[in-house]
Amino acid sequence: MLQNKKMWLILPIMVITFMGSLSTQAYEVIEVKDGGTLEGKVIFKGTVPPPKEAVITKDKEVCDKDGTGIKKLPQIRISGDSGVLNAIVFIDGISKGKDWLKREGIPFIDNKNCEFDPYVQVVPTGTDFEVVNSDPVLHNTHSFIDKRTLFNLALPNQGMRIKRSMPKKPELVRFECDAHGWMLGWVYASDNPYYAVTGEGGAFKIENIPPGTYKVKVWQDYVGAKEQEVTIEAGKTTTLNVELTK
Ligand SMILES: [Cu+2]
Repeated sequence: MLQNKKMWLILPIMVITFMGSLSTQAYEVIEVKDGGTLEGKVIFKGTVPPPKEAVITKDKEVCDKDGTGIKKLPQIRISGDSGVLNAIVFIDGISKGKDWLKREGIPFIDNKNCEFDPYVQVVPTGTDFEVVNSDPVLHNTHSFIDKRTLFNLALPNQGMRIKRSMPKKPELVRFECDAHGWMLGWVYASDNPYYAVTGEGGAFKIENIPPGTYKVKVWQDYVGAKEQEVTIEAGKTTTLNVELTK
């Protein structure tokens, strides 16, 4: 396949708030003919901050398996040559396009080894969502949209699963544990299936996009959200390399 690779350097990136999606109507699944691909890398330019450190004061047999007494929490996770792991890349406000990826079972977040697993994930708006406890200690999973509680669940027993719903409109949901202050996780409820979470080297790829001009947002919890306009052409690959700074 012929690929027209375009390099987009994000220079004057506008720092924006994460919310504020313009989409007001429900996403419509259509057959996408000759869609385009968006791919690239998210890179961090700057001094990588030291990990945050938390003293483990309880549940040490589960939460402190390496015996250091300290949980080290990277504020930004770097992979390869400045690549950013766990950044969310998504097209904001796209009203119609490809179908959602079919998943096995209900999406979930796991309390595992006194951390949230996965650290970052994207799920559909309004989906059922489970909170799981894989540890033999009490976790108290408290989820927020900004400062507002979405749900607050005590999970005293290993193997517990509690089902709740994700918000019906696009929101970033922060997960904390009221029993273990260091625990942190993120779930983005997306109203469309055009998203990716960056992997090794900060790489991402979003496929089968109807031709058009879109707003692409990139979010990482230490850096915040940034936005760039991108034009997708039929059957072609557009490369978007995003430089994050703090
Ligand atoms: Cu906990």
